[in-house]
Amino acid sequence: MKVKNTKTRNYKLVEEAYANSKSQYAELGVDTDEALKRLEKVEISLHCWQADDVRGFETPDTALNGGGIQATGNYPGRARSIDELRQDIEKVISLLPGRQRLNLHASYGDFGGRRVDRDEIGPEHFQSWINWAKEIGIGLDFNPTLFSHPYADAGFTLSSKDDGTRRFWIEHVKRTRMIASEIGKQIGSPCVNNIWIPDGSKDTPVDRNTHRKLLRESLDDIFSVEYPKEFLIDSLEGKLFGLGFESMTVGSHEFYLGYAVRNNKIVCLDTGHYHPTEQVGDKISAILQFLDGLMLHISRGVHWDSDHVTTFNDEVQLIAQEIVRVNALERVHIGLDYFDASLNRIGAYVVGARAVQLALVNALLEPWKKLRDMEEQGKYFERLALLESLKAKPFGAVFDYYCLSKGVPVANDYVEEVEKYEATSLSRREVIAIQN
Ligand code: RNT
Ligand code: ZN
Repeated sequence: MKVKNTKTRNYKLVEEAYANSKSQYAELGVDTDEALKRLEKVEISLHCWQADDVRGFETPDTALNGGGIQATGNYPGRARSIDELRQDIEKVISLLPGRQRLNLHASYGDFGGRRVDRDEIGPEHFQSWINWAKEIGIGLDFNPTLFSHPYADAGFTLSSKDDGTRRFWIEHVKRTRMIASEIGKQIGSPCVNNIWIPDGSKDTPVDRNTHRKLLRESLDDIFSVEYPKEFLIDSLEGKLFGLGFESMTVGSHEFYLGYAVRNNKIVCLDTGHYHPTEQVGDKISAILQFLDGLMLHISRGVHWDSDHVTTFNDEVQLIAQEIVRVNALERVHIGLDYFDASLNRIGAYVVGARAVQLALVNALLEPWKKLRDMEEQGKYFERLALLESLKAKPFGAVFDYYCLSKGVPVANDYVEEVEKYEATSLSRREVIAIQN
């Protein structure tokens, strides 16, 4: 159920602004209704881990530890149970226009308070998630969890030189593929199982090669089992560096891109995982020449942190434009990935997801053929001038209208809803915890 606008907003103004925008875009040969129809089909995969600071629901309860990723901040209201997390995600979805999925990590299974180690998980631990997802009508994506575990403490998992450690993680990832395939089958929408491992070293290693060879062999073993593509999509996420892993990451971008090309997998591009001057948007048309698809973890890197809340910045805009320009909305799986524990977590989801949607609206409203014609005729000044003028076009008004037509709060009217949820639900979590 979507939440209706509660604020005293003048809806007539929103409609009038849309009518005016429609005419402005029509002048450029762009049909705003058509753009919104295309936007409607785009799903955003919401990462479950923003709601609880990447802790998961294993027993015993562990905080995010190791892996070179960190959730900082102590804002109240973290989801402490599966029920709370589902409630939070339902709230988020109620405040977003369009379609969403949930991106689950293996550590978020429904383990019923029992200790189930990572090499013991099975589809039964995710059945209640599948049932819930079907009930609310969303798809699910999945991820093995190769951090916050004693066998990850030494800094190497699938690329560990220790046979036992490596075998443990291979078994874990194999199980996640089986689970993801079952999810895809039951829900009727392919489940992307995204493999990210933290493996790397703080200081300059002298034997990068053996770790990479071991990772390649582990992946070969993991992928030796075949699943139908309509149920499971295997994705590999590389990274430049992590906290405490500054000098070498075994699963680098080149490593996975090479692996994916050779083995017909897809890669996941996390926007926080590259050199700051690299543009992830530029990689889309390059990679799609060779791979069937792509997964995106849209995040916002800030200095050394790769996981700030996504906003409508240049990077996100270029990504959206490139997806639309190469007509790849169906081949690109869009997900979010950040964990900020210093602010209202529900609000963080809504801000990030809407930033991506706004970028997509803007991209769908681009008079691309006009721009391309200019480019082909060498009219670079004209192209630049049009691109600049597009930045001031009323795509915000188009997005507002989209929200209105989908029955969700317009612009930042959702803040009121998030604050209400905080007062009645999130802040109660702390009170109840203190009473206990
Ligand atoms: C870490 C990767 C990875 C994680 C999640 C929790 O740098 O981005 O995607 O954020 O698996
Ligand atoms: Zn990521």
